[in-house]
Amino acid sequence: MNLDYKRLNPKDLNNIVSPVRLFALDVLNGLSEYPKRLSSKYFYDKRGSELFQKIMELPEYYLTRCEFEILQSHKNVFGDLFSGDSFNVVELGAGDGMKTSILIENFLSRNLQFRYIPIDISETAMQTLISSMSKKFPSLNAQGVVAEYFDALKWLSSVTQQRNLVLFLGSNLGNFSKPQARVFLRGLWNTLNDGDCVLIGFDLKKDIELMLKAYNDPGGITAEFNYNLLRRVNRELGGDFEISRFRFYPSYNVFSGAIESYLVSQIEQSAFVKQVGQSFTFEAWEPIHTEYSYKYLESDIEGLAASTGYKIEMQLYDSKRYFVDSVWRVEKKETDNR
Ligand code: AVI
Repeated sequence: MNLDYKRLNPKDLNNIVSPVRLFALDVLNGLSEYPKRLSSKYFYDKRGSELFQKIMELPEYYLTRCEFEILQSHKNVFGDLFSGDSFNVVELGAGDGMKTSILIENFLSRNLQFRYIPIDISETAMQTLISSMSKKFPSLNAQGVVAEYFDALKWLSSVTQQRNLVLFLGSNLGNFSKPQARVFLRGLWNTLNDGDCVLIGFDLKKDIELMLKAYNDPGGITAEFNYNLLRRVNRELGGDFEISRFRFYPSYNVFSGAIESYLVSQIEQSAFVKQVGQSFTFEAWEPIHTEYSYKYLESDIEGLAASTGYKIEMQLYDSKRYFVDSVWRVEKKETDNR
């Protein structure tokens, strides 16, 4: 058994900016812009990850159940992607590993030669994942990497020549704007080899009420998930945001296809953030944008794959066709400039 994780350090990464400094810089930039914004990547501290876990269990949040169903009913197809060659299962933003376990169980039961390589920026999330996977699958060969995705992928390509199946599940790509998604996918293409595969979860456009309910549950868990962003600024950067003065407001932009989430200041106020050394003022009803959750049409997915250098191998749907897990193959020509 080989189940461990590695934290890439500044020496591996040529990276000397600490996570807290980066957070402070992003808060300064985001709250100095008009309209104000805070990045959804900061949702996931310990409390935020617990809240997201609860969101995934909500009856209104259909996405997780749909993807679970897809992976259960199509689990046999993924192991055949590399016709018997050994491969890496590289998971970006591994979460609790519940969905991935379906694939791992299937690969192990078929005696396939593979190594599981989860990548996550959170060391706590990685420790929890590695400990639960080692209990569930004592014979699993795994090497977790605690780092930013592209740093980890670059490191990975320098230490292994195996084929890669990259998992980007759970509609995580939906949290990127359309240009960011293209940049991300092309960046991923750059780190991979011809013939490698990626499995991406896309939430499809559907009835607007149904989508909105998934982001505005009556119990207020999603609202708390958003408030936690301000609580995190208070905790980690010495902020004095008064949370009750903000109201959570999600809406659906039919034109862009995104659920857009906001925290709206209900009164004129200001908040001081010690580590940033600055106050931020809000007019009454001024919003802070917190998250995009993009929904896709089939044609959006086809266009995205074609414009970033991939061929769509399979489109796997749940029975309600709410969600699709899309399998793409990296296509590189001799002339491609890497
Ligand atoms: C992680 N991500 C795909 C979730 C989503 O659906 O955009 C995060 C989330 N935000 C509110 N509810 C869930």
